[in-house]
Parts: sequence; C-alpha cells; structure tokens
Amino acid sequence: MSFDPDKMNSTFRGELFDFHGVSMIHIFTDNWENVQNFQARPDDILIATYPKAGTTWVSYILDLLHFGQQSPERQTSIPIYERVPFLEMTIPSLNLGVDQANNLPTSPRLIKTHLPVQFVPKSFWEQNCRVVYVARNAKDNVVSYFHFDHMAQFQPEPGDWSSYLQRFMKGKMVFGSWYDHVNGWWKKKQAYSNLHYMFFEDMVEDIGREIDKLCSFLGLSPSVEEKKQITGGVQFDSMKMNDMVNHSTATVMDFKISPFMRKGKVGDWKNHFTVAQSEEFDEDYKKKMKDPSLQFHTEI
Ligand code: PPS
Repeated sequence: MSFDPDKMNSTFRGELFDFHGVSMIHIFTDNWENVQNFQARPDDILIATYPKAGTTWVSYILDLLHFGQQSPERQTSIPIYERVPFLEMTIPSLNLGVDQANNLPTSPRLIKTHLPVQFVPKSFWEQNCRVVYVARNAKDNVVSYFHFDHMAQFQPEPGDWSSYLQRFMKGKMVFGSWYDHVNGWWKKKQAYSNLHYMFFEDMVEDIGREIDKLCSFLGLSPSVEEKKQITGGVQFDSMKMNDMVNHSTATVMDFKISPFMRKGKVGDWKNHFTVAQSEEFDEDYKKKMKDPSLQFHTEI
C-alpha cells in the first residue's frame, strides 16, 4: 500500500451520502460499474460482512485452510488485504479492489465485501459461488466501528460516542444500517443454499468448532496437525502479533489512535454504553429486529 500521509487530513475523510437508499462514501462507490460487472468464477469464495464483524479473522482462516500448506511464504510476505482483496475499495493511490481481485493468481479466489446483499454483483449468484457471511452483535459491532472510524482516516469523522451511537441506530454509517445488513443477508441464506452464515460470538466461544463447520461447508478436510496449527495461528494474540494480518502495514490507518486488532472480545460494549444508552438501544433494537430466527449473543 502506498499512501501520502500529507494528504491525511480532514479533507481526506469521506462524507456520507445516500446511495440507492444506503449511506456510503465515495471510495466504495466510485468504481460502481466495474464492481457490478465483476465476473465471478464458480470457485470464487465471497467473504461478506458488515464492517468490524470479523472479516479479517474469517479471511485469514480461509486463506490458511486453502493455501497455508501449499505456500508458506505467502503467509510471511503478502498482507491479508492483498491475499483477500476488498472488491468495492477505491482508495486513491491504492490498486482498485476489482483489479486486485481480477489479478489474483489463486484458485479459489478469496474476495472480501462489505456490501449489503442487494448490491452484490450478480455474477456471484449466477456462478453459484460459495459465500461466507459473518455477523456480530450490534452493540460490540458499533463499539468496534467507533474505534475504527477514529483510526481509519478515510472514514467519516466519528464525532463523540453518544452521537455516533445515535447515527448507528439511524443506519447512517458507511455501508448503511447494521440492522438491514444482517437481516438482508439472513433472508438471502433462506433462498441461496451456498451461503454459510456465521457469528463472531460463536467464533470467540469455540473457534475449533466454527472451523469444522467452515470445512464442511467448503468441502475441506485438513489433517489434525494442520487444524491445530490453524486454530493456534488465528487466536487473537497470534493475529495481533502477525504483521501480515494485523494491518500494521496499512498506511491509511493510524495505529497511534487505536490498533486494528483492538480487543477481540464479546461484551466490550459494557465499557462504552451507559445504562440509559443500553436501554434506549434495546428498545429500538426490538422494533427493528423482528425476525425471531435471527438471534445474537451480547455476552458469552
Ligand atoms: S474490517 O475493517 O471491517 O475488515 O474489520 P473486521 O476484520 O471485520 O473486524 C475487526 C474486529 O475483529 C476483531 N478480530 C478478532 N477478534 C477475536 N479473535 C481474532 N482472532 C480476531 N481477529 C480480528 C478485531 O479485534 C476487531 O474487533 P475489536 O472489537 O475492535 O477488537
């Protein structure tokens, strides 16, 4: 990644605008036609999430499952955001996400997106690609997003916590409403069988079990030794120390403000929400989350 730190000032931060009913910033919409016309291949795997739900964690697991044994040098020389390109990304001075995806030499290609389901390029569905969606409970998700928006200098100015929380509840975040995102993808899963919907909280609770489920979805059977290596490598502390996955090489992020691998916990929201904020949030949540089949854990 090359990025000019001199340009890192308030004018670089994106401004939210309404994009077909979803709040977005330009760096995720500027290449729209090419994103929409992206030609997926049948063996592509799409990793889809609302921002801060565990994208990097699942990306790394999938990368290790597919390529960890084949090419160990990949693990020590290519940052995860290059191994798993971010499809809609158009940050100035970085390669376009679509071009990066098109240039991937791997098979399968692992591709990341934060798009709400209705914006996903249609070729992924036409090619019946496998899709892994990760969802995280709203309270921890908004806390993680708040810290990220401070340190990721292309995101809109986050403002203070209380106004940020109000904005989250109104869906005025980059990639839109968390509520619409998790529900939209959940609904898609009912109609599209090649979608594995997983939860951040389940991963924190038992990563071995979640890797087993992923393997069965992907048709992979790693050896016991390989699985042990992967399970160890994807622990929070290992990833935090691993420069190829902790984003320390991503110059659009200011680690002096907050690390990308921040806490990795379920329940950190309790350190941010006041009792009144939590009650107001829960009231509003009940009105927006009507589908009883989609349940999240806010603690484990
Ligand atoms: S992004 O910017 O949308 O791609 O961010 P994303 O990777 O989706 O989410 C970052 C959060 O995931 C946490 N994380 C982990 N938690 C536990 N264990 C592991 N191995 C792990 N890897 C990433 C990361 O710490 C961010 O959450 P917070 O709560 O901010 O710590």
